[in-house]
Order: sequence, then C-alpha cells, then structure tokens
Amino acid sequence: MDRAEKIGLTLALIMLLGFFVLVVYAAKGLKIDIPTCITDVEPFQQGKLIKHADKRYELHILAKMWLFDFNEGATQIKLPVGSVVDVYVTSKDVVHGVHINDTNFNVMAIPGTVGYLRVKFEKPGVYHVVCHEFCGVGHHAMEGKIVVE
Ligand SMILES: [Cu+2]
Repeated sequence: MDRAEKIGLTLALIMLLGFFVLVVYAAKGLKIDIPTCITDVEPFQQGKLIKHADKRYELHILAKMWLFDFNEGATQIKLPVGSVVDVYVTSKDVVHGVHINDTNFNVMAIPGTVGYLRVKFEKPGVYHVVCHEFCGVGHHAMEGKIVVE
C-alpha cells in the first residue's frame, strides 16, 4: 500500500465517522424523526381517525387512485390546535407518496406495508396533503386537507 492509498483510506474513514456522528446528532440533538416501516400494524383497507385522548389521535391514511382516505372515505378532517397524531400510511393499489405540507411528514405509501411518523400540529391552518410519487393520470388531483383550528 503506497502513501496515497493510505491517505485516501484514512480520509474515507474520517468521512464515514463524520457522517455517523451527524446522523446521531440529527436524531438525538435535533430530534429529527426518521419514517419507519411498522411491521406490527397490518395494512388496512379504510382510512380511520381514532381519538385516544384530548389532542391525542391516531390517523390511518389509505392512499388509493386518486385520493387520500382519512376517515371512512373522507378526504378532509379537522383537528384541534396542538394535536399530536400518530400517522400510519398504506396504499390500496400502487405506490403513492404522502406529504403533509408545513410539516416534516413525507412517507411513501407502499401496498402491503405500513409507514409511520408522529406529527404535532402546533399552528392553526389548512395543511394540504399531496402525493409526491407519480401514480397515474389522476396523480395531480390527489389532494387532501387537514384543517387545524
Ligand atoms: Cu401520485
């Protein structure tokens, strides 16, 4: 191994260590949640909004061609300001993407799997939910609303 190879390997190791430290800092220091694929929740066939306590909800979003089912077919729901919502996402047909504007919620909706992320709605307003994965001719019209008041 010559000198240039040793320097290259050392730099690569330093960069790997640096990236690892940054990932841990993002998760612990900045508290950035990473979307996960939950295996203990079965893929569901209908959207559902479940209230567990005051300002504490569980939302099952079913993405399908070409709408988001938030609650038994509803494409719009209302939540009180300050709600903490455990959001589960799945797809009935093809791969969709679910992005809730003005939040860090950005999860793929994949048939047969369930994605998860917790969202806190701290400000009142209308949060538009859009599909970010091209899913067919109706993709551009896929939109839902979460009204926080
Ligand atoms: Cu789409």
